[in-house]
Order: sequence, then structure tokens, then C-alpha cells
Amino acid sequence: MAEPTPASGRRGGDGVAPRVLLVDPYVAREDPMERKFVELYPSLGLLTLAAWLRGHGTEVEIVDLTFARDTGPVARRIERFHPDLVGVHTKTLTLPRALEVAALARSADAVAVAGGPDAATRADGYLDGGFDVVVPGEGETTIVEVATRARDGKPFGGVPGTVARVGRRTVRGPPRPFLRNLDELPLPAWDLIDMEAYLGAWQRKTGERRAALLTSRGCPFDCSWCSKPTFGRTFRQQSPGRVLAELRALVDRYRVDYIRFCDDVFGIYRPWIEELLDRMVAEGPRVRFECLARVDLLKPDLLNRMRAAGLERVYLGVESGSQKMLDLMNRGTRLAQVERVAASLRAHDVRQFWFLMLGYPGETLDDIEATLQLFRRFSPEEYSVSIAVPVPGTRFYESVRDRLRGRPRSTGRAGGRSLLYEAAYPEPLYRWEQFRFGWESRLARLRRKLSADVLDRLSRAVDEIDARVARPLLLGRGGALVRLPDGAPAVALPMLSPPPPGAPPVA
Ligand code: B12
Ligand code: SF4
Repeated sequence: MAEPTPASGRRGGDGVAPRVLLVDPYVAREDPMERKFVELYPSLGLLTLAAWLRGHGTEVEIVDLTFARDTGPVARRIERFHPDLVGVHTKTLTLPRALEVAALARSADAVAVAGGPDAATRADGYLDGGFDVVVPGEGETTIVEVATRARDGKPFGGVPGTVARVGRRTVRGPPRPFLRNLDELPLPAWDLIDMEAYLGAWQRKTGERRAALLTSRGCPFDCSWCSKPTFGRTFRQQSPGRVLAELRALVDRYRVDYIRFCDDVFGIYRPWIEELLDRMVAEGPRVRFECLARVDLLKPDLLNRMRAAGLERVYLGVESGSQKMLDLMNRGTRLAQVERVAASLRAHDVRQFWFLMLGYPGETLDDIEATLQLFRRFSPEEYSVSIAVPVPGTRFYESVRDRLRGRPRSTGRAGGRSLLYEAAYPEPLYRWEQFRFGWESRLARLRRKLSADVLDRLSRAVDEIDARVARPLLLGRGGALVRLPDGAPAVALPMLSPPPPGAPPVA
């Protein structure tokens, strides 16, 4: 195969602006989690890329398939816009649609480029599937160069920050340095998508006009199961002033009144978050907000200030109720911190969403029990309890590499609900444990309707079933019977209907 060059009739040299069509192939109605767990926000990666391209002499449009039925809108836009390059944002879940878009691009002689978390972890798969180029890391500077080459009909092999095919060889260009100063990023190109579709959907659902905002890129912590394909362990953040400018634009242009800060961890650097919160209070705009935080960073005085600035809901990576497991995961957090923060959030009337994980190597039934007890004590308003997913490129993955079952996946459709490696116990045991968390959560919601005594008895009833029936069945002779062969579809126990609310991590 020859090195890919665009055959586009638009090749125009220096005088003509390259044309780039960016596509988000996520079709919400196809996401099995969407109705229950997914909260719809546009991809900030794609909106920022678009704004950056626009600021660098490129004509750019976006097709966002979130509210569409299929890739029809992409075909129609390609026909009208004649792009030199079609750039696709990828997640594991959206792979089939991404490949369809690549085929549409190629049939229109445009260069097909894939970027985002999924393409970053398996570039070869995307090149095999019809993409010309993959951009596995930060996209801004790289896509400008790739778009110019696409317009000029130049080859892509060896371009920094890309992976491309030269003949049959996969050629990885040298790494592209990360942007040093995130304040250089323009405001996301909200005008290129239908923001009202998102805001209106939120308004109907919650009465609030919700939008997402990102203040940093990357995370300096090193949890052993965490995959960071795009930004690695780097950490950069915008100045509080730049964040406030974006906040104001959202409020002024779109009447947004609720913000989701989408950072991997919000407020890692204490002086930074203090300045941001103080200025939000002093200068406005006043919005309510939610974020993902670490229990070791949420000190009591900080929590007070966050609440005063509008904090409504916090996502916490609690993961386990066993200190031994937190240490094995290299979480860097203490159980005492979880307990302090959980109690404090309750006292401040802030909703808490806990991420919990079962099945990490080294976990025993006692550890699972400790997690359930912690969950019972604090009954977070929302939670997700997933079965540990060994994602390629992580230390966890390396440690179970010789025990993988079926095709290893990064988080996607079944992520968090299937056992993807030979863990200590069979998959049905973990499914059963997920059910127990669901049961506890339902009981907690009935607290106002039923007496403490009745609730306690219902809770103990499931403990009894667990001790006398479920565990002996799943781990003893019966356990051997339900053990799944490699790659077999998950066997749902009768007790697991309706499915446990333990969803895979949403983000
Ligand atoms: C915020 C967030 C959400 C939000 C908003 C989602 C959205 N619309 O993007 C919500 C809560 C809605 C969400 C939902 C889901 N999410 Co989410 N989410 C995140 C999170 C925390 C931040 C995303 C972000 O804004 N990053 C910052 C931007 C700047 O980075 P970026 O998007 O990667 O883009 C840069 C580069 O990747 C590259 N790039 C990206 N696209 C392209 C395209 C081209 C052509 C090029 C050249 C470059 C390029 O350039 C960009 C700028 O530098 C990430 C984790 C993370 N740290 O990235 C998970 C993450 C992206 N989510 C994930 C998942 C699985 C989901 C869900 C599928 C969950 C589910 N349903 O089960 C849904 C899908 C919903 C959707 N709309 O796609 C996974 C994806 C893993 C994978 N391999 O698929 C991640 C990586 C978390 C994880 N580690 O598991 N998510
Ligand atoms: S799990 Fe969260 S805190 Fe840990 S490394 Fe990943 S992003 Fe950072």
C-alpha cells in the first residue's frame, strides 16, 4: 500500500485554507448506559480542537452525532463542505461508527484522522479499519500540521504526534511536546454545535442549564489501574482568570447555571483552587457546580469554601473499604480520609457519588465485606460499583496479562460488568456482590418510609442469603459449575434481575 496522500481536488497550496470536518461519532441512543447513567455533554476535546484550528487559519465544521440516529449527517456535510480532512473523536464504545465515518471520508477523497482515548490505545486497529492517520496524544498542534499536509497532498509518515502507515509498515512519529501554557487555548467552539440541544435536555430533566468545563489536563497521581493514554502523568492547568472567562462566557452566551468541572481531579493545587473559589464568590458569576475530587485533598476548610462557592455534588474515587486494597491499588488515600470526607459532605448537604471497584488482584471476601460495610455506614446518594477492568498500558494490566480472559478491552460497553481476567473468584460472585450494593442502596432510599428495625432485618436477610446460599453455591461445588469458560458471555444469576445498578465508571 502506498503512503496515504489525499486525492482531494481541493489541494490548493498556501493560499487556500485547509478544510477540516470534526466528527463526534457518539450516538447517545446506542449507548446501553445512556438512559440510566450517562449525562450528556459535548466533547470538550473536539470543541477545543475546532477553536484552535479556526485560530490557525483553517476552515472548520463539526458534526456531532450525539442526538442523531446514524452517520447520515456526516455524509451530507461531507458532500456540502468538501473537507480535506475528516477528524474523528474515538471512544471504545463508538468504534463501529468511527469506522463508518472513515469510510465516508475516504470515499470523498478526504484524509481520515482518528484521535481521542480509544485510538490512542490501539492505533493499529484504526489504521487497519480505514483511517489514514491516528493522533494518539494532545491534538491541537498536530492536527494543524496534518490538515496542512492533507490540503497539500503531502505524506504523513513520521509527522510528530502521529501514527500512520508507510507501505505496510506502521510509522510512529516522534512525540509532539505538550502545550506548555493552557491559557493559550481558545474558548471551546460552542457555536459549531447545537448547544441548545444539550442545555434544553438538561433543563427538561433537572430545571438547570448544565455545561461542562475543563480547567486542567492530566493527573499526577499514579493509581495502578488508571489508563491515561492521552496526557500520561503530566499535569497542566489554566489560570483561575482564564477559567473565570470561560465560565462567564457560558453564563452570558448560554445562560448556564450549573457547571460540571470535568478535570480528572479538580483542585489538585491548593493555592489555585482557593483563588478560583474566592474569585467565583467575589466576582461571580454565581453558578452551582460538581467535580471529581480526591479524599486526601478535600480538607475541611476547603470543603467549606467549595460549598460557599456553589458545590452541589462530588464524585469520589473511594474504590475500596479495605486499606490493604487501597495500598495495592497505589491510590495514596487512607480510609480515615474517606470517612472524614463522607461525613463532612453529608453535614454540608453535598451529594456524593462513590466509585467502587471489586475484583482487583489481592482482594479477598473480607475486603469485599469491608467495602460493603463502609458503603452501608455512609450510604452515598449515588455510586457505581464496577468489576476491575485491566486496561492495556496500566500496571494492573501487566500484572494479570497471563490471566486475561477473552479479548482485553479498555472501558467500553461491558466495561465494569464482566470479569476480564482470572480473578480470585468467578464472575457470578462479583455480580452477586454488585447486587448486594444495589440492595443496600435501595434500602437506604426507603429510610423515610420504613422503620430502622425493618430495614435492619431486610439488610440482614441478604447477609444471610450471602453466607448460607450465595457464597457456598458460587465458591463451592456450585461455584465450579458456574465458572465461565474464556470469552463466554456473562451468566446472569436469577437474583440479578433487574441488573444491579453498579455501572461501569462513567468517566
Ligand atoms: C468528561 C468526561 C465525560 C463527560 C463528557 C464526555 C464527552 N462528551 O467528552 C461524560 C460524563 C458525559 C462522559 C461520558 C462518557 N465517557 Co467519559 N470521560 C470524560 C473525561 C473525564 C474527560 C474528557 C475530556 O474532556 N478530556 C479532555 C480533552 C481535552 O481531552 P480529549 O477529549 O482526550 O481530547 C484531546 C485528545 O484526545 C485529542 N483528540 C480527541 N479527539 C480527537 C480527534 C482528532 C481527529 C484528533 C486529531 C485529536 C483528538 O485532542 C484533544 C485535545 O488535545 C475522560 C477522561 C480523560 N481524562 O480524558 C473520560 C473518558 C473519555 N470517558 C470514557 C467513557 C468510557 C465514557 C462513556 C462511554 C461512559 C459510558 N457510557 O459507559 C460515556 C460516553 C459519552 C460520550 N458523550 O462520549 C473513557 C473513554 C475510554 C475509551 N477508551 O473509550 C474515558 C477516557 C475515561 C476512562 N479512563 O475510562 N465522559
Ligand atoms: S484514578 Fe484519578 S487520581 Fe488516580 S491516577 Fe487516575 S485520574 Fe489520577
